[in-house]
Amino acid sequence: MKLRSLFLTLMALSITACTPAQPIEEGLVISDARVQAPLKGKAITAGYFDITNHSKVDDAIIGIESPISNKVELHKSAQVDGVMKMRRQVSVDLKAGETISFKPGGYHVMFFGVELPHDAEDAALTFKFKHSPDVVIIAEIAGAAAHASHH
Ligand SMILES: [Cu+2]
Repeated sequence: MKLRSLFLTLMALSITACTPAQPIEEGLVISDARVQAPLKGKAITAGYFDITNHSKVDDAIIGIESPISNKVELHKSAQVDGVMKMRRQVSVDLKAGETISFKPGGYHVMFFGVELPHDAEDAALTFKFKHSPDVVIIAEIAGAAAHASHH
């Protein structure tokens, strides 16, 4: 009987030890980040990503910095009287548990004065938040596309 209970205890311990830890998403997680390659001769482009606030605190994106641009702005596109317009956003609220997709036709990032080697494949983006510490991610440079239609 004693031996059996020792065996069960060991079994339980080894199961605990062998169970892989579940990856725990914490803080502000940014995924699918990409920056459109600027059109030929243009120094302006847009960037997109998904962001989820896994923290328990309401937060806000207050800015983005990148070595490829001397001026990065948060923008939001919206239909105004049937015409697509975009407005600069000083910050974008991100409530606890919320996910926001920055995508064409909605929230997006605008990069001005872009300096990018033509064969660049990615660019670092540093996200600044109201509460959380900075998050640095690498965004893929996506092939030249019709960003011009958004202006
Ligand atoms: Cu814009």
